[in-house]
Amino acid sequence: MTDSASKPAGFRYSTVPAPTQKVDITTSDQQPSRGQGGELHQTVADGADKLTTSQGVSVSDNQNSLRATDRGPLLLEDFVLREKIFHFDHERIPERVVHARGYGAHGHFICTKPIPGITQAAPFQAENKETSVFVRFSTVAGAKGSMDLARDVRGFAVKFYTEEGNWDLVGNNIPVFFIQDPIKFPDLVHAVKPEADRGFPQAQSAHDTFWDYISLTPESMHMVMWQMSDRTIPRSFRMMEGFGVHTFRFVNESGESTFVKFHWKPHLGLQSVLWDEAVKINGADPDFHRRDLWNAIQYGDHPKWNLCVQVFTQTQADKLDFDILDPTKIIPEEIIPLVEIGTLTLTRMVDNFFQETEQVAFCTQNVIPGIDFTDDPLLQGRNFSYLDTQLKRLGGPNFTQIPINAPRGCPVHNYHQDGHMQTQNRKGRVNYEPNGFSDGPREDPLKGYVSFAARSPEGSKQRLRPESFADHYSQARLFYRSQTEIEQHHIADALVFELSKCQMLDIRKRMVAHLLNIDEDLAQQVANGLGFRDMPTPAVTAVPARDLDLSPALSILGTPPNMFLGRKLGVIIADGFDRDVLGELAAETIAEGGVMEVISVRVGGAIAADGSFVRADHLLRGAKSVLFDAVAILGGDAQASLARNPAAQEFLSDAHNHAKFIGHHGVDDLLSSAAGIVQDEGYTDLTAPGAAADFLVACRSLRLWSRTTALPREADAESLAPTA
Ligand code: HDE
Repeated sequence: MTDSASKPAGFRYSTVPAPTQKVDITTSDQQPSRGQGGELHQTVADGADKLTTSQGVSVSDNQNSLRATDRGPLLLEDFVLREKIFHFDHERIPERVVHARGYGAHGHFICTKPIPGITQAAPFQAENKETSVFVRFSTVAGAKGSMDLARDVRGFAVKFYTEEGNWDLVGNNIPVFFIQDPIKFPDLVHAVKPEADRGFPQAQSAHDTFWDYISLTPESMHMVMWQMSDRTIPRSFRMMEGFGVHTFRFVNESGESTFVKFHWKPHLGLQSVLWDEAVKINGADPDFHRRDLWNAIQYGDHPKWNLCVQVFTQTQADKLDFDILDPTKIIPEEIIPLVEIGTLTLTRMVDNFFQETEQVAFCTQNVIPGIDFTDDPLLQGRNFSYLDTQLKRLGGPNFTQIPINAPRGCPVHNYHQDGHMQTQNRKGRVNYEPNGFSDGPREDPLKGYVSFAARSPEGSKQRLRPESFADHYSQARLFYRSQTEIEQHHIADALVFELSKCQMLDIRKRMVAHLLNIDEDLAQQVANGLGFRDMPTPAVTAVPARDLDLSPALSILGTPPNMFLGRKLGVIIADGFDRDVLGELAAETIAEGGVMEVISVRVGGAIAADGSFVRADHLLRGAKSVLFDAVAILGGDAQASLARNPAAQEFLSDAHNHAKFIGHHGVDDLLSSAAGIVQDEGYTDLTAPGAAADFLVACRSLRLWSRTTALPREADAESLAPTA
């Protein structure tokens, strides 16, 4: 008799009875049962999905491996165990070499100003035309598991799924780059990444190797000014700009070309956090930017950016002060104005992080008819690098078939075949072209992609940097001097902080020598902060720095958004607080388009003066004030204990030092005295009728900057350290 010959209904080969003893725990779908060893089993209900192997074989027990008797060894024949562990062992793919930590979302681009006369690019042909997009924001230096608020450039990569194919605009939140030649990219990245022997610091530029490299790379000076500015510690992905960086080409249907630079402008305006906040946010919520984007999209606050272009001709390019092929230079928008041509809106988070955000493969060479390259050497280098990287990361040439990478608006027909994970080999005999079988796709000379017939430069082949790339300081100066005084202080303070982490004192000296070419006052502040007794001589310049017309558009604080839209108010409630005041704050925050979150001293919430219980979103000990744009504290019976609570003191003292607007009710000045704070015009007593509305109006200014200017800075301090 074989095993199966007389199998009755419900028969199990195993001699072990199926677990039937129900336990006193209910999960959302069922009451589990307990097995012999006490482990819990959840079993399939009639009509529900059965757990299977990848081969579709139904799994009887997902808690126990197959054993030779219950206390015996595991058996190699357990294909269920082996398949599960095998798949798990291979879950990780190589993280991106740079931009490893990222967060993506789906959305659409709507054209608001068609420009068919300038480009035949599909998204820009008709008003209201919608193109679906996928966007991935990222940091550059950190590993995949690093924190969000590193001082770092942010990637801003957009994949347009057009009916003419996929177009990837792989940009950053800063319009220039560190280097002028792709051959320097590995050196730059090695220098900023954790140092080779010790494997730290993670996601930080504040260490010797980075500044050693930078101090020997004068072309980086413009980018360094941006990097040390508040641009690299954005409040939210939703509040930063994006840039294509390189000069690209638009090409129209007649084959005429103009140059173009791409800019993304956020509807919420620009905002950044302070460095001290960034450091603390990284501890309080390392996923701060991810959570912010996730929540905003889930709440229906869909982030938006306008796409603006600077379009210019060769004649205009020839009149500019700089070479448009040099990616360390901008064209100030005061010189060539921005033209708004459409709006990007992010509407949907991914269903699966790995499948979409991790596997998305951006490649700068993914262009469509109407978009073309220039001879920017960095762009040319990138066109090689990205495809190469994707092959390594995604394991084969068929990553283009993964849904997030596959074109959506148009079919794909070609004779590529085989390779890892191929799912789309053509049917039939013919896998080549030309062929005599009247079968298969053919080239389209009229509508196919034609590269712009740019004239090749004349001259001999050589390894030579053009002289037109040699001015390394003028635009660095332009950027620094276009900032408000507060922002200039932030740049100087950031340089002091970063260079203070360098143990090789020569590096500090070399950097201050560069700063002297940018702005003497900046160099002096940094030298003060670093405790220099003597100034070094300025670095030798290839081309002396010039004073250029300032560009107010480069300042974040110069053009504040003046609204609380998209921002967050954090309100502490303590037992005995006034529920009406909380209600008014909630109503006014919503009216401003912001979000209010409630914080309580105990887990769960607090009891209001009227005896009702109000639930809180956060526990005070885990909700530092750095996580909010403005704060309010509603005390009550518990105000004396609140004043003694170190978490409450730290909450208030941080909010104060970070120049936030602070509302209060029922806290007298016990808490402020305990936190050592003197209240100023940034504090609003929420007792009077309409006070909550006034408070939210004040919050539109985002920060009371005058409070920070009173704080001591190293840059002002007397030199204490020995000669550097
Ligand atoms: Fe990248 N860059 N890059 N880069 N880059 C990559 O491609 C590279 C540069 C940028 O969210 C890699 O898929 C070289 C400038 C973003 O997936 C890699 C050079 C700008 C992203 C690569 C540059 C960028 C990358 C690593 C100098 C701003 C993330 C993983 C010639 C315009 C895209 C990958 C995403 C990613 C190479 C310079 C932006 C290694 C060789 C300039 C936003 O291929």
